[in-house]
This record gives sequence, C-alpha cells and structure tokens, in this order.
Amino acid sequence: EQRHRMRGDLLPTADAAWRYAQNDALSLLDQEAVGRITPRPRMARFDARSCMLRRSTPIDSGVDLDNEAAYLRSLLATLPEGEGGASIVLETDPGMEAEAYLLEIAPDLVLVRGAGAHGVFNGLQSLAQLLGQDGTLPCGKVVDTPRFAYRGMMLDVARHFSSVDTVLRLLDCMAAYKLNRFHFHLTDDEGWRLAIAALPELTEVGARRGVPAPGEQPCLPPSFGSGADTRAPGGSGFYTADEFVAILRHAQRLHIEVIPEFNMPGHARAAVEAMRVRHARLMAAGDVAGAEEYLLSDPHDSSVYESVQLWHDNVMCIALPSVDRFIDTVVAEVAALYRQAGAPLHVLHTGGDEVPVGAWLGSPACQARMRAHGWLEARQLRDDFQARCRAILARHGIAFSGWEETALTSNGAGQGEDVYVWNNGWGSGQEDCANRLANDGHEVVLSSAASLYFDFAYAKHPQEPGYYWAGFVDTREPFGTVPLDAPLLPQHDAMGRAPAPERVAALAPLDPAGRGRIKGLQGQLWGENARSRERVEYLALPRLIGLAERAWSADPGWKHPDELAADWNEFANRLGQRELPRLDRQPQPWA
Ligand code: TNX
Repeated sequence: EQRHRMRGDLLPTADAAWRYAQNDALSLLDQEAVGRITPRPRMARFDARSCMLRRSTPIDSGVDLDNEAAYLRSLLATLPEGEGGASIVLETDPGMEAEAYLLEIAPDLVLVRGAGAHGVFNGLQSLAQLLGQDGTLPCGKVVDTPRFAYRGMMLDVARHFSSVDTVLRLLDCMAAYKLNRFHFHLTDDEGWRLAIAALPELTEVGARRGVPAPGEQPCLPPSFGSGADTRAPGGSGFYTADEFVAILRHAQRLHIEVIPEFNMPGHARAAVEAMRVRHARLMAAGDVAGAEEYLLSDPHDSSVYESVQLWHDNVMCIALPSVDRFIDTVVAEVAALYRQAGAPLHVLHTGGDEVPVGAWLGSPACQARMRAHGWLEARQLRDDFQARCRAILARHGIAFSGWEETALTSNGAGQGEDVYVWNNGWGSGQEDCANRLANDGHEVVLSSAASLYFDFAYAKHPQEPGYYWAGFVDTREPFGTVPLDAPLLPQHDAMGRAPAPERVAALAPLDPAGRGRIKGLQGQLWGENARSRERVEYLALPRLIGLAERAWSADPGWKHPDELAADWNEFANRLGQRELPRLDRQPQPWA
C-alpha cells in the first residue's frame, strides 16, 4: 500500500502519460482477452468461434522448426483423438523482432509465426495456455513481443544440491512463462557441483559436506543455516559431464541460455579445500611441482577475516599464478561441454560477491604483488584479478559477468558487460547502484534482494521457510517491481518501512541512456533453504510467474495507485483460477 502510494505521488513523464492514455483506450473486452495468457501479451482479441485440435492434427513447418514441431506434437499428445479439426502452420518471418510472435486462430487453421524458432516457441507457450483439455482453442489473434531481453532465474545448487530432474522441471516451468536465461550457481563455499575431469578433487572433495555417510569423514563442515546432507538421496551431489550436457541440451530445446556461475574469489571454500587436498596428495606422492599447479590458497597466508556466512578460509589467494591456471582449466572444460551440447558458451558469471574485508592482507604473495605495482588498496589487487579473468575468458571467446561488486571497480572497467545488481536494500548505501551502473555503461540485470530473492520467506509466519534479511518477498513483490516508470527504487527496508522522501530525492535517477541498459530481471533462488525438491518448487512458485509477468509484459508506465491495486487483483485471480490449477495438472509434476 505504502509503496503504491509512493509511486502514485511521483509525477508521470510525458511518455508515460501517453502510454497511460493508450492503456485506458484498451477496451474491457481486450483486457479480458490479454488476461487469458500469462505473462500478458501486447495484444489479444478473441471472437465467439472456436477451433478444434486433435492428437493427430497435421503440423506444417520447415526444417528450421523441427524442434518446435516436436514440442507441439508432444503437447497435442495429451489430447483426445477424433475426426476433422484444424491444421497448424508454423513459420518464420525474419522481418519480425527477435522473440516476438503472432498467433492466429481460425476454425480450420492455426498459424504461429516468429522471426525465428524462439519466437515460434514463445507462440506455442501461449497456444498451450489457451488450449482446453478437450482440444478447443478460442478463435482470434495474439500479437506479442517481450519488454526485456533478459528474463532469468538463478538456482543455487551449491548450498543444497538439486537433482538433474529438479533442474529440468524448473527449466520447463521457466519456458512455460517465457523466461529465457538460467543462471546456474554451481559453486560456493558449501559445494562444487560440476565434475571437472582434469581436477577430480573438485567434486570428490568439494561436492561433499554436511552429515557424512556411515564410515565417511565430512570434508567440509556444515555452514550455518543447515546441517543437512546436501547430496540428493542416493545421489552424488554433483552433475557428471553427461548430466550437465543433458541439462544444456534440454535448456537449448526450450530456448533458454544457461549462464554458469563459478564464484570467485570469495564464496570459494569448496574449491579452495579441494585444491588443498589435491596439493597434499601430490606432495605425499613426491610430486612437488604438480602439487603447486592448481593451488588456490597460500600456505603462508595469515589473513584474518570472516565472511557473511562466517567462513574464515573461503577466499582464493589471487596473486598465485596457479589461480589463473585453475580458472583456465575449468573454463576450457566447461566451454567444451557447451560445445558438446551444441550450445556455445557466450558468457560466464564469475560471482565476485561478498569478499570479506581482510582477505589477502596477511598473504606474502598478495602483499608482494601489491608492492610491486604500487597498489595501496586490496581493491586494486582485485581489479587486476578481474582483468586476468577477463583475459582468460576472452581467449575462449567468452564474455565476463558478475555480481554488482565486480563492477564497483577502482579503474572503471566492465562497461558493456552484464552486471547483476542485488543489494538495493535501504540502509545498504547501494540503493541506487543499479541506476549508477546503468548510467555508467554497464548492462544491468536487476536481481534485487528486496523483491527478487526467492529464497526469502513469503511472509512473516513461523511456518514460512526462508530468510528475510532484506524483508519478506511475497508474489506481489516481483509483480510490483515496475522499474523504468520512475527511478529504480527499493520499495522498503527489511522492516517493511517505506523510505523517507528526502532520501529518495537524493538518489541517482536513471538517465535516458541508462534506461536502455536495464537488460532485464532475474529471480534468485539461493540454496540454504532449498533443502528438497518440494522446497525448491514451493520457493519458486508462484513468485516466478510474478517475475515473468513483469519481465515480459509491456512497461505499465505511470499508474494511479488504485490501478496498480486493480492490476494486482487481476493477476492474483489469474494465478488462482488458471495458472496454479494448470501447473497442478502438469503431466510431470515437480514433487
Ligand atoms: C546473499 S546477495 C548472497 C548469497 C546468499 C544469499 C541468501 C549475494 C550475491 N550473495 O551468498 O545465499 O544472500 O539470501
């Protein structure tokens, strides 16, 4: 309420007022029509006629749409068989915008058209939502295009492992709501979840923690939050190369780009521990040179620090050449797995969040490097590390990205790269970080803790699982993230209080160029509370749908608070009456 009141007080821009007037012009009939598809399309109109699809409805499409035709075929497989019915044409029109689609439904013909396969695929998602269980479709027309290029979900499988099947179901669900980026948080202090053939210790050691199996020693102590075994029941706690490739292939069929994250230089305890074990083994075997090759820690490091999650040994010693070799080895293997899946790796997320103060100060190697370059601040050492990462990635043809900390540099590097801005909580001092970075030339993915952290509890209730360090996040939070109609503002502090107007006025607004650099939105499903498949589903849904609505549907522009409340009511009804029952009917339920 407070939030909407605050928005309502802001003056509309001329542009927003124009859109607002246009919105008003949308007839009640059209409003009802667009509400039949989630996320809401740009335009939809239906008439009283209907069209009938059957299990064996003919599909006419070119070879470039084989994947889409197969997808449609599996959709139709759930329908009854029968006589007659319509036929379906899938086609491309390179003149259209990327990802846009046109869906035309007449009694005897259904046409799905997109610029390429992705657009057609998006059209099929809308078709699936309109399709009755008996095969009926309302006749009419849908014209649609996304608001943001980046519409993502992040899943952290490091804190608690998620099985391949859980990941595939999450991808299916993302595709159904037209999300197109999967940020795969594969490593953290508590686990390393992808097998790397050249460095088997990464999973042998780094994928185990928590409650050990009988007769087994835990290699990593449980982090605070959960002492539960992070391995799937009977599972390995990591993805083999084949499993990872299968995930990449599945995502590709769904037109979802998988962005792998290898968190460095902090949040890296699993890797640091694993490489320490490797070092010890090789030393014991008398291979002194080999032992040093991939070491991530400095045995002489006396640095004293504490990470947010209370670790004292989770930061890589970034002055060591073995750190660069480690990164290069991992990146080369990961890139090869992507090639094997037929989905080239374009961008890698290097993490970079929450490096504890004090790291490197007691490391002779780090101190020597700082002295040699005349650097006075640890930040400069870190910027140099990032430059080296960037160079390693560039050699493999891969772009660099990271959490907001990677863009808050001493040398202004990182313009044009994707940066994930999470820390918009009131009192953080970073409330306008997204605006400043976008104005400064960075491509911003809004990942705001206060509205897009799906590991947070939905509400303040003893039975609701999840953190709440930046407030509670119910489905209305992602739905209510309406950036660009006004400066991007955090809506409340952790206590739910709206910020004081004078503090709001002091924040940096988005300038017109910065506006164009808000690349999109992403939901974050951190893993500390994601202890089971059921829990992953509970935390993801229905918040994911609120995110999709905001990321795909048109910028609502400036709106009167009453209208924002009406929008929410309409969306909540759509969820309850259509989307949640539809998810319940899925042939492959999550849990
Ligand atoms: C902060 S915000 C983290 C994660 C935690 C999460 C829990 C950020 C980039 N890092 O390491 O899992 O909070 O809510």
